Amino acid sequence: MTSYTLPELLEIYHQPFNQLLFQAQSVHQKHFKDEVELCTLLSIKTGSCPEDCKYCPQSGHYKTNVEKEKLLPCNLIVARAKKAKEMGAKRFCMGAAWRNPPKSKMPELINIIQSIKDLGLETCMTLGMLTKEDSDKLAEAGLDYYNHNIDTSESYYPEIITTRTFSSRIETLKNVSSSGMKVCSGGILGMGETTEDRLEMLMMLASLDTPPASVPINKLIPVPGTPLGDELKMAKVDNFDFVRTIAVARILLPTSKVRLSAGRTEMNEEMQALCFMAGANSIFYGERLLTTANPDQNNDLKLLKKLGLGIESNMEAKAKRIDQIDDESLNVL
Ligand code: SAM
Ligand code: DTB
Ligand code: SF4
Repeated sequence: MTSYTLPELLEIYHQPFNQLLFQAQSVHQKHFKDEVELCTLLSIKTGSCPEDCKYCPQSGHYKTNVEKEKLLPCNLIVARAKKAKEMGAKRFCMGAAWRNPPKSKMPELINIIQSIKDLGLETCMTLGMLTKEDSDKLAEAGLDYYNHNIDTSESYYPEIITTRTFSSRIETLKNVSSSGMKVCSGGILGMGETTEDRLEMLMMLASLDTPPASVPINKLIPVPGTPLGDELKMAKVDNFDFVRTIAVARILLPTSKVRLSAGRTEMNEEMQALCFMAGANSIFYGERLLTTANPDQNNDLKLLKKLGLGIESNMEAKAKRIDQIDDESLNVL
């Protein structure tokens, strides 16, 4: 349970930048090594989503350039997971543009989970809302994590999504926990929300009976065609505000992985280093997120090496060898 009130959190948030980073990094060092977790994403079902999330290029309510795809066949997903493992990913995260997974697809999803687990990777899926029955089935199949973001504060939520409620999001998170899977839940910064909204979102996550094992913090990727896609109209999140929010996430959720998620292509190395200093210790690793670009994998490995950050990876991975190789050979990893 979170023991901070909103005014207390605002005070933490607004303290001098160095003090905030010192506080966050002190919490971080108590609970974690200097390591970053690598998770690779794949969109296994793309576009035509019935939900109207204003940020999302996959919503069927907006006209975007996303190419729609039905659920990918298991062999293709496994091939992508093998590649991710070779590149050093620890977890394979699969996203589907559904309001909820259709009953008819459950056998296929179960087969996919088991096939990826057989590769020795951790598994995560994000498929929309889950009933307890669905989440029990996924947990029994061996799914380790379920991602379901609350995205913003409860009061700002209806400005962003009208086709579902904030409380339905919390309901799914409860189902996921009670089925024994680990919860991955976070949000997006840069949708016009206030600092208070950002902190309330983090307080809500910290107050869950089981706080999320991992908390993705995304920076809005404005995608043309979506209501939040017009870059000129959207106020960009200030970099220092972004770092401060990561620091508060680390302080409020001391044992959760905090994932620096969408938006890294717009961040230079120094900005990412500040986010790691504030307590981020996980990234999406691979050239694509779901439908948008992510930084080059070799550049990510180089950055971690420059910062002396280890890689929490699968044991046989090439990336594990990063300490033994010089910068030149990183280019051929
Ligand atoms: N349909 C499922 C759901 O909504 O839970 C899973 C897929 S959905 C694309 C996963 C998450 O991606 C969203 O909750 C949102 O936080 C993030 N996301 C989607 N579009 C984004 C964008 N343009 N910029 C940043 N994050 C985004
Ligand atoms: C999360 O919080 N961010 C990821 C993952 N969970 C599923 C998705 C980011 C999507 C960015 C837009 C896109 O690539 O379509
Ligand atoms: Fe659908 Fe998820 Fe995109 Fe919302 S965020 S439109 S639920 S794919």
